[in-house]
Amino acid sequence: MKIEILTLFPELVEQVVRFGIPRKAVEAGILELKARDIRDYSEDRDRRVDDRPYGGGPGMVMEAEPLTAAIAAAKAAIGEARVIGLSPQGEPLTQDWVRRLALEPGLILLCGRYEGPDERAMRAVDVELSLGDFVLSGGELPAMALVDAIARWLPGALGHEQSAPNDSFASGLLDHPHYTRPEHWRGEAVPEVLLSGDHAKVARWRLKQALGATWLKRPDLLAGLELNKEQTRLLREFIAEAGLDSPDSDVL
Ligand code: 9D3
Repeated sequence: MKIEILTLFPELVEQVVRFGIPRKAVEAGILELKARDIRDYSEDRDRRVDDRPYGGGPGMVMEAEPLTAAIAAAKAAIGEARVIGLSPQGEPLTQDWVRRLALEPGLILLCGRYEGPDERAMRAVDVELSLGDFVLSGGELPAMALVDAIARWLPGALGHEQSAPNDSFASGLLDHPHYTRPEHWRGEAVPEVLLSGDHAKVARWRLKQALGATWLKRPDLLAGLELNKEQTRLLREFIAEAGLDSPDSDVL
């Protein structure tokens, strides 16, 4: 997969492939990342790419021409590719989006700064994605987050044959708790079942904990799932054992 990130901070976004799985993906030759400086497409002597908003008000607007020229250069470099604008106005980024985008041969990620692009440059953007309803200073961190999330889905990027489909969100549930040595720590023991060596029993316990955690912390996720008989039984057990009632018990 070839990814072009169009940004005013190329040195910032390049950092995403310096560590961890994105780095591995680049080393394995399955991910190629290029950070393209939008300023290189400025028509201005001093490389200016922003100007004052028509209609007045605070802040500056990114000019349409350098953005459009940078997108054209990216397409010339990697071929026809979807253009994704990282924007607070975007559709929420989900694991579904990540999985689908990871199948594309190339992507162009456009990072906004200031108040954002001139609306006329948005004609060149195929889809806008947001990380959520909070305010950042620009699209660079979201673009880096997206590259990281995509890298996990590229075949062969996850070192040990752990796989992205095993990630907790792939099941639609939160993760189960994890334990490592020592067996006893500050008066708290590791749950017996994890020491039992009974793999089926461990798997059932983990599913139950995942269902319980999702019920407690993200009832909205649970509401979107169709639990089978076994899952429903495990969740009922979890709730009974916890001696709790749901913030949203109508899911059962
Ligand atoms: C403070 C400026 N706001 C006007 C009231 C609008 C605004 C413009 C540009 C808010 C944020 C930004 C920069 N943010 C992004 O480019 C961005 C973002 C975000 O802020 N939150 C979550 N996801 C994303 S993706 C891109």
